[in-house]
Amino acid sequence: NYLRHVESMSQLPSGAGKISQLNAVVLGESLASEENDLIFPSKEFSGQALVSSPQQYMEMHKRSVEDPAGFWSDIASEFYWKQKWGDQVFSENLDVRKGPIRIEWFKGGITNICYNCLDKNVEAGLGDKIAMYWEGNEIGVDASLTYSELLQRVCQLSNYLKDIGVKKGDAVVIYLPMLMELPIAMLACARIGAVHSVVFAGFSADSLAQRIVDCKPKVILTCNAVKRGPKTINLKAIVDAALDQSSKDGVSVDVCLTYENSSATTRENTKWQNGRDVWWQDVIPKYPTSCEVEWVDAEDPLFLLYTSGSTGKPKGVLHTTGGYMIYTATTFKYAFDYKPTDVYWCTADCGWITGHSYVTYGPMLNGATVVVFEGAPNYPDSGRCWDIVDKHKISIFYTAPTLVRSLMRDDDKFVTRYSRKSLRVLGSVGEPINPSAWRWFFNVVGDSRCPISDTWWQTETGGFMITPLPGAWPQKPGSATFPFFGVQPVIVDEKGNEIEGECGGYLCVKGSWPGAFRTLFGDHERYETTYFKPFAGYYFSGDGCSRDKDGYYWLTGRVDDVINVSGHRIGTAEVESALVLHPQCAEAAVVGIDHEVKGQGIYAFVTLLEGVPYSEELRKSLVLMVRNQIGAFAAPDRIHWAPGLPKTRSGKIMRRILRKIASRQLEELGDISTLADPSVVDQLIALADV
Ligand code: 6R9
Repeated sequence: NYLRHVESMSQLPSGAGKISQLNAVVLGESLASEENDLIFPSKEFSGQALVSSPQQYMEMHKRSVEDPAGFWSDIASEFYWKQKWGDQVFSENLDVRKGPIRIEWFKGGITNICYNCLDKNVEAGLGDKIAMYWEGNEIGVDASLTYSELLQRVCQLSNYLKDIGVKKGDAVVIYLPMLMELPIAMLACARIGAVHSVVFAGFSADSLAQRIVDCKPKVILTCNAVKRGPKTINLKAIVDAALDQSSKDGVSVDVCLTYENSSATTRENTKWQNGRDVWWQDVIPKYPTSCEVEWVDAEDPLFLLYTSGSTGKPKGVLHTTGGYMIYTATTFKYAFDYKPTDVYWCTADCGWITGHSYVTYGPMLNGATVVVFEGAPNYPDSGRCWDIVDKHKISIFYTAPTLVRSLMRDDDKFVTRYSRKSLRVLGSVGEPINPSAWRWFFNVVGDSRCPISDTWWQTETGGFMITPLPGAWPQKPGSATFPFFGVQPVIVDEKGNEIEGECGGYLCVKGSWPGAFRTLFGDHERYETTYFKPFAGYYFSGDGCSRDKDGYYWLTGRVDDVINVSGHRIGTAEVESALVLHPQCAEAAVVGIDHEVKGQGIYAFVTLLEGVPYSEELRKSLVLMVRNQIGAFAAPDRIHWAPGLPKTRSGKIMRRILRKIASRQLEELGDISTLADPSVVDQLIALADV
């Protein structure tokens, strides 16, 4: 029915047009609900799109789930394999009741993702095409590399890494800001079969040390400092502290290769440990510009990326080579309707999964021109993004709702004073995009002309799972629309029963897809417990979701103890562990609250040791504790003094009640009679504004 409805609507002469106008014409029903808001791609857009109609999508999706082996091996054949995979394209066990969880794609296939990103493109004649435009923090500071130049830079670093003894399977930690050296470092590791673990350069020394201790790298790649907006951040000092810490914990790193970022600070101002620290620019240019590829099995590890879960210890999500390669390349191509003439900018940092899959690997596997931006998107003012868009004639712009919301608070003239006419497709990731931010992004940034790919996915999934294909379906603001090829989302109830049709519940996935993570580094049991045990037979995402009458998916946020702050995943337990390290803190409980720009903010209830008085100074030092333990992005927005916490008789903290108090929904506290001491609730309410 919906398909027929879409067909009839797309016959209308106006094509795309402003939101709601078409509804008014066709539906003739209530426009109040977002579900009924349909935004069609223009005929012009659909006409040139890779997937140009719902029917085409449905046929492709049908084949992808009925014959995954055929579907994915056809695509994989377009890439370079030193040796083709074995008889089985994939094999899996996703049911804990049937034995250990296991996912394998293209096993026995021998390839290299760096080769497919670089050498293959150069050989295909793209050597002189720009691979990367780099934009520095300050206006006018920029650089670029062609595919040939990028390949040479990568080879030099690969040769160096080999020279200092890094071998296939060794871990390499990368702690770099958005310099070209960050994607270069990732690709150089991939070239020699080393497993990179990029740590976002906003994490504190303690967090960095924790990751180093977990994956035990021989070498760490960093730079001396970086400027973000008006601030200079001395990264090398953070690395020094992390390396001190990790060696106390028994893991010492032999080499710290440090890029001299002269726009931020000087060599003289950088503390140095001879024997361990090496200036990048002193050694790398001396190495040969070509380097043999280390051919690896499709199932050999490509990278580790730590992410937050509902317990204190971050999880090392492990991705392997072949499936991840095919999946990121394919999702990039279709979700952004990629064409070889596009110039693509993803504002994410390579420290997060988005920067792995959609700054580095996905785009480069397609031979795309990628923009890498060092700075802050509102520096020197709110027009910076559109200045960059015009400068490089960017056609695909991929960002996070938090950035959209922060920019929409400023005057539209920061947008409209730039042309933006090169833009063709917009993208959103990291958290649900609220319909008003969606509309502003669509109407103001995209001049009501560019479809928005609202891509739902996770560190664990490797690539897009639910996403619009911009030329296929009409969009609904705030919905990630439909599953990508090969993906079978299911919504289950509390008991794990699949619910059909229009419904809401927990979002799971049936069957595997090539980009799925294979394990948690060093802890396969936690992998099974966290993702495959809650609803046996399915991968559990940790997200809530509903499906509307037309089959569109609407993500509603995390259902576990993970908070999403500006698109960054933060475990409540991590923040709590940091707070209780404070010598005057007895106990802490953290919940998420709505935040106008960040999506969610961090709200911490803190119980102090007996007799310690509340003070503003103490509040600041608690926040500082979290900044030092995790990083500035995890700093609590609010500390609420708590003489006691609402607990059940068995001692379990009732977060439901804390969430209501934090959001001041005091009439909705619900039943508090099961609390060991119901009077703590009144005490908390009394302290709400202290
Ligand atoms: C890619 C990335 C994953 C969590 C995920 C969900 C939220 C991401 C979203 C979205 C609604 C979207 N999320 N994209 N929610 N709509 N388009 O962000 O990975 O850092 O692992 O976070 O982010 O809650 O579970 P990661």
